[in-house]
Amino acid sequence: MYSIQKFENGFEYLELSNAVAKAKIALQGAHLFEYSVRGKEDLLWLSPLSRFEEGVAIRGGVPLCWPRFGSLDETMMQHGFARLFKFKVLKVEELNKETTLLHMRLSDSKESRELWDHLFELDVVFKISDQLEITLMTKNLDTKPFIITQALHTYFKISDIANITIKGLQNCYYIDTLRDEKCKEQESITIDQEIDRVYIDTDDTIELYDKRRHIRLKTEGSASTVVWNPWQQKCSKMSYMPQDAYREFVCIESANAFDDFIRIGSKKSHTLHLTVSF
Ligand code: TA6
Repeated sequence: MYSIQKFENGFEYLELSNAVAKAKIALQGAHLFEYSVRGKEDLLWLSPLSRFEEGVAIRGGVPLCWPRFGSLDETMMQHGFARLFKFKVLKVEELNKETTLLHMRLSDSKESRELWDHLFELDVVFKISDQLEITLMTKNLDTKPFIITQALHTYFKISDIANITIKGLQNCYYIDTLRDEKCKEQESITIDQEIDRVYIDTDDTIELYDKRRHIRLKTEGSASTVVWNPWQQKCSKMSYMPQDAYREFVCIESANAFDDFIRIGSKKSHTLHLTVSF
C-alpha cells in the first residue's frame, strides 16, 4: 500500500507500508526519512528539528550525497545537489506481501547542468521489507566521462553513543578529516569524542552493535565507509540538530569518497548497493 502525502507547506513524500514494514521517502532527494519494521525500533534517526522545505536538506534518515561527497570545491555545495532536487517516482511495486519496491529517478536539467555540466540519470531503488536495500545507480548519458564521489549518508538511531561498537573496519586505513591524517584502524570502534573518518578500501560487511540490537551493513560497489558523530560542541552548532542529539545517532555511510572516486565513461554506469539487516 502506498500514497503520495504532503506536509502543510506542500512538501511531498511517499508513504508506503506492507505486512512487515513501513517507510516515508521525500520526493526531494529520494530521501528515506522513516523506516520501521513491525515490532522493532525505528532503524533511522530523524531530527525533530528537521525542515521539510524545498531546497533544505532533511536532517537524518538517508541523505544521498551525489555527485559529490564532502565539499571539495566552491563550485558544488556540501554533499552535492541530489538531496536538494526532486526525483520522479518511476514505479512502486509490491513484490510480495512483505516486500515493496520503489524506483525513483533524477535526470539532468538546466538547473543541474548549471551546477555540474553533465548529462546523467541517477536511479534510486528501495526494497522495503524486514531488511532495507538501497541501490544507487549513476548512468552517464554524456559523450564524455565524468567523475563522482557519493555516499548513502545513513543516520542510525542508537540507544546511546556510549553503548555502541562498530566492527568490520579493523586493519583498514582511514582519513581522519579532523586532523587531516591517514591512520590505520587497529580494533573495533567505540566513540567518546567527535569522529569524522573516511575508511578506504573497506570490506563489504560492517556491523553496528548496540545495547538492544545488532545491525549489519552489506555493500557492493562501495569502496569507502564514513563513520561520523559530531559530538557535543559541533552538534550544538549544526543546523536543525538538537543540542544533545549526538548521543542518539551514529552515521555509518556506504560511500565512494576522496581517493575512492568513481570515473564513469560515456554511456556507462556505476551501481552502489546497500543491504541493512537487523
Ligand atoms: O559525513 C560526515 C560529514 O561530511 C561531516 O563532516 C558533517 O558535515 C556531516 O557530513 C553532515 O553534513 P551536512 O551537510 O548534512 O550537515
